[in-house]
Amino acid sequence: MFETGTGVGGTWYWNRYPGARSDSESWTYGYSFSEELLEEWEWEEHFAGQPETERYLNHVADKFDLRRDIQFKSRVTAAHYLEETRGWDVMLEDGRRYSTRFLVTAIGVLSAPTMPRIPGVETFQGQSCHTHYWPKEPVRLRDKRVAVIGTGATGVQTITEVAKTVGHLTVFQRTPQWCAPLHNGKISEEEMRKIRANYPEIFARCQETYGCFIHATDPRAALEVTPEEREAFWEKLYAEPGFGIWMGNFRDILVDRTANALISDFVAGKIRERVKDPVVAEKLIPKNHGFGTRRVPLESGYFEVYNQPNVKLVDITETPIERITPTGIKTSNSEYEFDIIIYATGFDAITGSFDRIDIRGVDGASLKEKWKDGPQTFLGILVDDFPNMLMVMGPHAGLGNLPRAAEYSADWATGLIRFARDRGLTRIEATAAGATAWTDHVIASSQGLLFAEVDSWMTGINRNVEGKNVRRIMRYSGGHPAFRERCEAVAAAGYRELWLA
Ligand code: NA7
Repeated sequence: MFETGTGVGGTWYWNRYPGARSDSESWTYGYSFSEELLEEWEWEEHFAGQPETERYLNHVADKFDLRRDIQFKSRVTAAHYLEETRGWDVMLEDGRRYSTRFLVTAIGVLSAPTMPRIPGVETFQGQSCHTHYWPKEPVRLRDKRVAVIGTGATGVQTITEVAKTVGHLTVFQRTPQWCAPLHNGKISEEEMRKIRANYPEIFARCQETYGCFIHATDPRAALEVTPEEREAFWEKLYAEPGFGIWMGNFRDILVDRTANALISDFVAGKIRERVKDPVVAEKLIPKNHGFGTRRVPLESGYFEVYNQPNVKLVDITETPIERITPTGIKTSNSEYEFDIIIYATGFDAITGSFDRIDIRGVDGASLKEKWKDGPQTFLGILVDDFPNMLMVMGPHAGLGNLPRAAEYSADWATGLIRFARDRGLTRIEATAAGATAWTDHVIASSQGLLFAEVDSWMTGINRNVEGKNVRRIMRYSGGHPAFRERCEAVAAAGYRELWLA
């Protein structure tokens, strides 16, 4: 295993910015494969902060003695398939080279951070950093003049936390978000005891739902019920912890424009109630996309931050940022001075982590080139012309509660490698027809879903990256149960849909 960081944890190793926290229930977020692990681990909070999740992942690495197989500080820069050996030549940044029969990529969905393309970024004389690269050493925020650029899930968490200590905070917002309350809380001993006793049911429920969360879609349509019932249901969801308002809502809010407009109005009403200045409230209400059509950031007092006298919201659609200066940020109508600039500007999502490795398959074909107009995969795990490469959480896999999905993806890939090894097969490849059929199915499964009409990292948009300005279907939207069913069928039929040799 090659790992760029100096420790385990991936997302939870890197993203140590203030307020970094999981929006999945912690007790659905751990590994399910070891009863002993489930038995001994005590989650402290219903939604674990970065330190707790990082501690958990270190515990897992220690418990299963994983570190002896991991080479830290090892960035893979290239991986080339060689037909002569039916293996991969893996090259590292420091010049080391390794060869392997199978190449498993577990390089993350959101692991290639991107800085904004704003002139002058490198000229700023104060402290600045992308949230992904937040330093391990404490950053002194008290009494500082701080800027945050970006208001995605990361920006929302960062803003809420830093607003507690900074001297003055200025938020530069391009697109407001439909945030909803997280309602986090400590887990009591009694609750943890119940959780432990219920792990089989909890994981079984996650298997049944669309996104592997404990929240299952309500079978009713929004307009099937009376306005009073609808309102009461939404009040209930808004008051409950986690993604219920997104994943456990009426079945049609993410497909039907009228239903979506109604839930959007409901959440807009909440923003208006929570933000005192009506002008600021309007700026915080999304106008160009409906509720849930982008990843819903869960928050813990985000909107109230804008009631603080030391917090200013700058809508950069009105007054665009012209440049970063040595002392701060210049917009079209003002010049701001800062001690610290925080870039919460997101990631080159899903394919970005692949694009930055020179991955070459049969006859030197480049993966980046192959995916130029959008990924093509078989089950999000295999790619034709790239034999013996298996992707854990590659493009076209389902997203959602990631550990649940990643565990399945890892198991399926392991099953296939075992199958090959047991039969002396040395070459596994998706067929071109298989990859085309899966890619077509992935695209078809997103038809009619409102998210597909909106710019976001989930539709492959990142204006800070060359060529990532056209919407593409990057993930499977048919839901995890359907995904697993398809994967199971392929395995049960002896992987005959693959090209095995
Ligand atoms: P996101 O959700 O992609 O958010 C990035 C934010 O940064 C978003 O508000 C962007 O505005 C903004 N952005 C990006 N580039 C610029 C420039 N050049 N100028 C101004 N603002 C900019 O990333 P996150 O890290 O918050 O979240 C990613 C996922 O990680 C999240 O969904 C969780 O699943 C975990 P835009 O909306 O594009 O107008």
